[in-house]
Amino acid sequence: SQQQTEPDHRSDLVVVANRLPVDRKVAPDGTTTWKPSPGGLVSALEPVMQRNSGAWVGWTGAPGDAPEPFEARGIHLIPVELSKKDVEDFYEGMSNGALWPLYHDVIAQPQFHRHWWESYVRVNRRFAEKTAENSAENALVWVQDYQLQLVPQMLRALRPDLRIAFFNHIPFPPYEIFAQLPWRRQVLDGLLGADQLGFQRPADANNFLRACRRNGLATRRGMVHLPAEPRFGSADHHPSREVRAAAFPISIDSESIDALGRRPDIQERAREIRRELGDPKVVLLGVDRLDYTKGILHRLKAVEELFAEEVLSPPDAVLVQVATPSRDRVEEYEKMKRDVEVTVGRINGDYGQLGHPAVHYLHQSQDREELAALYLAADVMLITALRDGMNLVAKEYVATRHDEQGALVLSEFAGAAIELPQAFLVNPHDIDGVKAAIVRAAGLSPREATRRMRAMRRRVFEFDVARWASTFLKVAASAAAEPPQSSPG
Ligand code: ADQ
Repeated sequence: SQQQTEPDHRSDLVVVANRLPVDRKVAPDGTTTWKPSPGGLVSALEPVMQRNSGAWVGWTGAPGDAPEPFEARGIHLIPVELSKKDVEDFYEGMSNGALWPLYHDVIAQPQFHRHWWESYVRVNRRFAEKTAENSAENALVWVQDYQLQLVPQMLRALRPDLRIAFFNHIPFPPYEIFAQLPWRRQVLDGLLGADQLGFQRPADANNFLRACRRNGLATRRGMVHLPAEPRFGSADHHPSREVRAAAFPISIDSESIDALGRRPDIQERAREIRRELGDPKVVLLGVDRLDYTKGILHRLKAVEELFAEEVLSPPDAVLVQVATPSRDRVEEYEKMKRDVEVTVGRINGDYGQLGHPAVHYLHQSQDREELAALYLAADVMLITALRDGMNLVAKEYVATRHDEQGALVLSEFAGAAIELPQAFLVNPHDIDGVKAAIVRAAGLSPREATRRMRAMRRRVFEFDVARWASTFLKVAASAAAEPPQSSPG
């Protein structure tokens, strides 16, 4: 029953993620086509996926019937169907209304609804089944992120031959917070179906290991020991095994982003942006998904106070805030969007002039080229996340600045802070601290800017996303290849 597809369609390396790396294009005549959406994860995995006849299991982003599997850039894409109701309960509900706020330190109140959880279980099973059908014997399966935490265990039950790895892109919270989850044990068991678990920071891996200990499991040196189950000798005996948990900080395709920053047309666009802004002395920049974890309101408060105190004075200093529309059907996001709009409106009312707003607010997605031009045009990049798994914007800003100028104000609660200690690190809750950091960053001497930027660029080029993927896959393959425990306890 596990082998419904032709063996030659089954893949040796299978990535499982909530979203497929494609965007839907609807032609004027109504026909639908799927365009590959280039992201860091796909481009890092592309070469290894092509070598291993790789497959990617995920949702297209459109509710309703899933299209047949198709190829994109040498990767076999296997769509999983989500109904409108699944999108509401599994995705907007359990994933983004419960797990997302819980895992981000309860910045917003998580809601726990049993019908959300039931949908989460059903949809995770659907992903696991699709993956089981499309994986070759002994294939390596790499499950991504908090929407799919039950897939490792479900997949292991269907296909014990597979080697299973999981990477969590968001934080894993301290146990005191995780313990609020009514289904905490099920989530731990789900994850423990993997051979290798990856987290962004060592602290996330440690939080996970501690959660296991609090639930009665033994851990030792980054490994969780799962005793043989049920008793040795019974029919469905599972030998004991080890699950490894460690940090693998994700990164970006540094070279391709650096190349964008070196393109003459993008440099010209950066100069044009500054002209369009009225040739200010200081351009501050924020680029985020419009999400309460990103601390956009804290940032606006700090900037507003600097304007009020005339430490920075528009139109000599302006803030450009680009915020990608995100999850706008989730209540908390709608509320935050309104708060940002009110705050931006107030700041512009108080400190703007005709034709010269103090805050340029774009609630829009921008293409890669325009983002690169904005990064080049910015004197100070502001990242004030209240909690963030990594924050790739920080690394993208650094990779774009081949001129070794510009300054980065970076929240210590973003995973990226560990790798970029030469940034101006701030506690975003400490508004005076954020203000002081902005002032220092805006007044940085070119020499000091270069010293800091050079060190940060070195890090981002050495540890790019290709290195992240290959390191993780190597470790995952070796974790799974370990001989099974010979003498079960
Ligand atoms: P996100 O929360 O989405 O990712 P981030 O890591 O900053 O956060 O990635 C956002 C991406 O979207 C960046 O590549 C950025 O360039 C792009 N982006 C942001 N605003 C944009 C805009 N207006 N237009 C176009 N592009 C825009 C989650 C976790 C992070 C973790 C990543 C990867 O929350 O902590 O770093 O996954 O693991």
